[in-house]
Amino acid sequence: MRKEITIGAAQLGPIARSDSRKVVVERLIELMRKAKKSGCDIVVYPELALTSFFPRWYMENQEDVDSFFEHEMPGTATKPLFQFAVENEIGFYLGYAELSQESGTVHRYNTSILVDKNGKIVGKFRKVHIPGHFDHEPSWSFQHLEKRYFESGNLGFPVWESEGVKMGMCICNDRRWPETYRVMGLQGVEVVLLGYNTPTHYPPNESPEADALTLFHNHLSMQAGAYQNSTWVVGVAKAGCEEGCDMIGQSAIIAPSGEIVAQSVTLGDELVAAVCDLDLGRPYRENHLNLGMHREIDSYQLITERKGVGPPLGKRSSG
Ligand code: CDV
Repeated sequence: MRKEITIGAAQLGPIARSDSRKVVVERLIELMRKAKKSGCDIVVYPELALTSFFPRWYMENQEDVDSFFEHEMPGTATKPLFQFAVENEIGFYLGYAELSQESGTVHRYNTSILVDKNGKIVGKFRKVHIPGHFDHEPSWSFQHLEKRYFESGNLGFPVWESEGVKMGMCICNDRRWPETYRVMGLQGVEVVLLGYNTPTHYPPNESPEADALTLFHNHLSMQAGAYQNSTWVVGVAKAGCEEGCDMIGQSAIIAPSGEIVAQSVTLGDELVAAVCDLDLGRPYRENHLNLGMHREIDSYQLITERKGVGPPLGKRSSG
């Protein structure tokens, strides 16, 4: 028997800064209701799905920043989502800002969780590739202060087996890095779930050429990751004009062949679903993309050592 999972990509339209968690969770539940009607086993929400994309604002007061973070999961506002999931036997991926206490120290991460049909959190991922900048840039039309508000994730890129399916997670900018998919590919991942908030124009990058390719690069990175690692990839946007900032949509469900099998067509709340046949990865995984058989790890190391190739040091903070 072929192994299948039906996945819903629950794209969200804009969330206003003044919107309460309660209002947003009602929208998430409405999308979950649609996903259930479409026969979905799991529904995927965007990055930071509970609030407006707050790194676009410079905030001096830490209390203001922390008002966008969840101190517990589930908390009072998110419990109804978990309840609805249990009652309807549907799993979900949820992105949110996580405030955690580790050995008496406060940490802030850009996080996603994988919740199974029993409402149990079976996986947690913390965004590794934190984009943007640390310092306030008053001349820009909006900020992208993720480097100021989040630490880089400390959980790696694990793969969890849930409902008999090997699932992995990443968040937004992680999708542009080949290592993200490869680390999960080496663990035999079958489905990668991810949410994103991608502005159509990134202020410091004065490049109309790059802006024009924003949609292309979104799909290019996810399709390449899917094909090169023989895995399904489900990428879900927070889309539309949010607090004056235009963000891309085009949420997509991508097969291990690299083909897009379902894609959103609006910039608002929209559910697209697809039956994902997990055996579709097998011809690639077992033949010319067999990672165990054909990767030449020694050669990669030799080449980088000989040429002294290494990443340039990026500016992380003004400190
Ligand atoms: N939220 C993100 O990680 N956004 C980045 C932008 C800043 C380029 C992205 O990779 O889409």
